[in-house]
Amino acid sequence: MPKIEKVNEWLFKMTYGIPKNPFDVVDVIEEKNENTLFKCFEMNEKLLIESKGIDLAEEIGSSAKDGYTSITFHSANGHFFGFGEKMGYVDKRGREMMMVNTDNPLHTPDLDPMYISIPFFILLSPKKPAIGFFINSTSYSFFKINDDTYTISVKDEGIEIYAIYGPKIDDVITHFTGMVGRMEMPPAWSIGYQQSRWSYSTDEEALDVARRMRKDSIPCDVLYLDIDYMDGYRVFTWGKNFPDPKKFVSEMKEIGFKVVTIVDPGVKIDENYAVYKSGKSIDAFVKDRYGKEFTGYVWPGKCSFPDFLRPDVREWWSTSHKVLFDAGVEGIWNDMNEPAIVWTDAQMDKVKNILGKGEINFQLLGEAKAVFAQEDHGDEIIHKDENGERWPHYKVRNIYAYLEAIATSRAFELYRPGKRPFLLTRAGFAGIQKYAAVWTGDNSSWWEHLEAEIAISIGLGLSGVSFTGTDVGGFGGNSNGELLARWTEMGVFFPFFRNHSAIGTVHQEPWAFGEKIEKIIKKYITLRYELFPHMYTAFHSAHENGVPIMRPLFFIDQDNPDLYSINDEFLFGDSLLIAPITKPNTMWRSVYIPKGRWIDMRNGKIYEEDHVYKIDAPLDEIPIFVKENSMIFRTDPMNYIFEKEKMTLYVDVYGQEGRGYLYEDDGETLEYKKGGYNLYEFAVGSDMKGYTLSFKAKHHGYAGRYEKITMNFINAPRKIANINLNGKKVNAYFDGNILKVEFEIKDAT
Ligand code: MIG
Repeated sequence: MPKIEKVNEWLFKMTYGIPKNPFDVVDVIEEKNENTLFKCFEMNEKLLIESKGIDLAEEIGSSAKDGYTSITFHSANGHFFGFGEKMGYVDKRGREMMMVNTDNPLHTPDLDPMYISIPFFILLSPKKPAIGFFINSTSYSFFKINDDTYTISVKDEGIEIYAIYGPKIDDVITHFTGMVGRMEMPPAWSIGYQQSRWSYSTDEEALDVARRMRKDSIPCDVLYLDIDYMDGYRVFTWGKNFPDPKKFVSEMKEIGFKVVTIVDPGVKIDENYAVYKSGKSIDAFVKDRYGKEFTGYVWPGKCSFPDFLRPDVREWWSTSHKVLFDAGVEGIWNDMNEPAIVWTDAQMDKVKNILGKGEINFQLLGEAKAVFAQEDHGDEIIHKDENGERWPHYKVRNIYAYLEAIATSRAFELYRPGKRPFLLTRAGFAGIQKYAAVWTGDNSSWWEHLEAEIAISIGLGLSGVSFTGTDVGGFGGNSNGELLARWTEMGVFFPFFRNHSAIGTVHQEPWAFGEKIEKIIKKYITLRYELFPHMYTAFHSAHENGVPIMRPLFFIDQDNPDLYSINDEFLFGDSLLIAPITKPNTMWRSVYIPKGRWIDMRNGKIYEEDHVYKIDAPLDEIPIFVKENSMIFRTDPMNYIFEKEKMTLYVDVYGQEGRGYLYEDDGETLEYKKGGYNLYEFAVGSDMKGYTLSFKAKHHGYAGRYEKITMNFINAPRKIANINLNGKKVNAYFDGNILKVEFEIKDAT
């Protein structure tokens, strides 16, 4: 029988056996929860959680044997959401999943596991409180979700599970992210559009892409350098195709581009290579069972792998970034950090035998890829912590990238003090959002993947990772114009928005498929920039309360089970519903409209709740709906974020009343943590005679970029005559169907 402890009003801890982690990802347990009704959350000896007599999570058996510990729960009619990064639909009922960070580049529907492990999920049932489960184990974990029971196992001598009470899904996520951490405000430019390719491999090639963006007026903030910028894939070096990295980065900066460089964890074994030598001098690398340096083949050839579990190794890794930051690089991209180790010597010998070839090259590796699946080396690699205690890799693997991210965030502190870091990572663990944005790895240029990315990103968001996105256009395989257009239209509404593609595939920059497609892509990237004020505010909410930016429809009504199975529509923040086209040659789709009334952003048409509509969507349009009585904040198009010192603000009011908040800060420094931000509140009320507007600065601590404000009332009745702003009459006029009111930021009270 597990031991159950009440931690506070909303949290229970259940322990069985003796769990042991090499590193604790739980920071703080926040006390506050205004919503919790403790009386709903009771337990007795047998039940873990009994909510008003409904057995959402009744423990029915536990075992600890052969190094694995399991607990089985009973749950009638539960639905399961979260589990971090997983293929498949949002509801994980009926699934078997495991958490072992793995680079598995072909994302078939049954693929499991993936790059990121987050042993957290939310149990949901109509009319019942949502309950979150966080399995506090850095070791491998396993989940088997049957119809009436579910089993959680970890590869450890014990298990520790936190049960987090809602009752709302948002509360569960807020509490969970309170424990493992929330994202910091990212640099504003990282919310812009980003262009990548494996690889832009010379400085001229990279500059050409950036210049073309400007020439064609396609907004873009970031250009990525994939592995070919390095000298023979040696991490923390610049290769001969980037003879003057400082000059290159500053030329990019001049046209408003930031440069982000990839960093892989494998360090080439090369006695003449400074990074390897300095690593070696502090004994930085992981060992095998016999105490010898563990080696494996990745891009640079034979490599050793840093033991990020040790703080001194992390510090060495941080300082190794100097060569990148000295050149002016503004962001770091951590790849292969599961870690992905393509071959060990032993495997290599087998491959050689099978293929009968002597020399090892990447073509050989490619051919041989089909022979072996990538291994996790869970028992083979040994880590050591700061106290000299040894840990098997299987207890460290899932946090390997997380620990690397800690080291990288320290590098930002060292070399870009006072500035916000930007780190993009492929692998991670619960809480990775504290340090990094994530992308979903090597998808393919398939329509099926365009759609699949919705559920993957939603799952990540429900698991606390807000800043997520996908390789727009698809990574593997050849993209095409229609697919790229549709994917870009959808990508606008993913928190992280980057186009990336693999070596050997056709190019998929916005102009790659001709003028007609380029025009569509440009229209939507531009929309992303117009929506910047709105999106930035949504990022701020995620930073404050951990609630995801991209959400499943059941956030509107968690008691409506019909919404649990919608996998091809999603919400951006709390007022936008996005219904992307996910199939080729398709110019319409059916859209389910959840609770409330929703207004088509394209034409102001109003749709009623709990109906399915046939919605047109020609190739240059994606259906976007705005929740009635909400406000959407926009600005003028720009080539890159904060191109201009001052910005105009448009506040689109959908409905006759409502309230909206706008957040702004300098987008660059850490001043926002000390009050250096503005928070505005806009409120609209209406009566027979007209509108009453109120505009307040709830917080004013930053000079601000917004100046002039135009409020647009979508579908305003013609008879509106009187409009008051903060008690004074203001001028208003109709422009077509839209009633416009103009005022200024300084009019805030
Ligand atoms: O083995 O750096 O997911 O985005 O372009 C492939 C080359 C290694 C995998 C990443 C992908 C990146 C690629 N990398």
